[in-house]
Amino acid sequence: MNQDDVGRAVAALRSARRVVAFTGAGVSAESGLATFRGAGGLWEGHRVEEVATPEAFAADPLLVWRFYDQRRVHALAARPNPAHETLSAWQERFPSYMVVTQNVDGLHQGAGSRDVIELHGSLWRLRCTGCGRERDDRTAPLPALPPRCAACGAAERPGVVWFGEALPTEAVMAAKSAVERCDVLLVVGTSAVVYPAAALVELAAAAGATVIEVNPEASALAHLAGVALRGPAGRLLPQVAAGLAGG
Ligand code: BV8
Ligand code: ZN
Repeated sequence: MNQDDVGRAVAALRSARRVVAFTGAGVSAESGLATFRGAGGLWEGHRVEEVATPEAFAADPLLVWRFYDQRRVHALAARPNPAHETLSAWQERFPSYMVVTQNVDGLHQGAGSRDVIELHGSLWRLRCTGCGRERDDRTAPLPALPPRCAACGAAERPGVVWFGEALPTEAVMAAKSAVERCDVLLVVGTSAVVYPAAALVELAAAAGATVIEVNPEASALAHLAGVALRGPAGRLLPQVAAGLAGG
């Protein structure tokens, strides 16, 4: 990756009217939060894909509850990093702009991003396993046992999308329609292996958008990127922002 790549990213953004930022766990890495496939995607020896599932919650609710409690405690102690801050500042810069994230940590909102599309839900929401009622909850640590729903008394679960579960329809629709018509899709900090979220990158490329990947490593969809910024987003996005502000 060299300065020319940053220059090409600046050029693409300078002429863009509609921009979408699609982010994954890597955008929160410099805030100190673990990525999924970074540490081999392990948590206490369990593969995340095995813990973040309805089956795991049914089989061992306390193990899964503890997994999310620990993620919440870490996320509560984390601060947005310059990547989140740059993506937030750009909502004033482009006529049409949207942040679509796979992350559940809420750091984009913490940096001031508004109307963030959370494709995989949020650590800060609890959902009733009985009536589906959802509520915000930022207590950390969580109580040892999943709380009971105030409406129906069933146990509550984390308000996230587990493997094998459908993504929230309205979030997917909003993300798809933005991605289909954007001029530039920024793909920041995602390995692009989890579907259907990763399909957004394919959709943007097929619709003729310029895809700019910001990631120290090539993602599974790196071949769709017109520009690849190979490095940490917390350093590279501010560099692009400086180039963009340079007029
Ligand atoms: C569904 C919420 C059906 C929970 C998450 C085989 C082939 C294709 C698909 C499948 C398959 N087998 C199963 C599936 C489907 C499955 C899937 O895609 N599995 C993958 C593993 C193959 N998908 C699903 O199950 C989805 N649902 O398909 O349902 C259905 C349909 C209708 C009706 C009923 C059912 C649900 C998927 C959502 C799962 N939930 N999260 C939680 O967080 O606990 S996914 C989880 O992975 C997170 O959301 C995470 O964001 C996401 C993707 O990971 P990344 O964000 O990309 O993170 P990762 O660690 O992988 O990569 C980090 C990247 O950052 C790296 O590239 C690294 O280089 C980079 N990086 C590191 N540091 C930095 C950096 N970049 C920039 N700067 C840095 N400093
Ligand atoms: Zn209920």
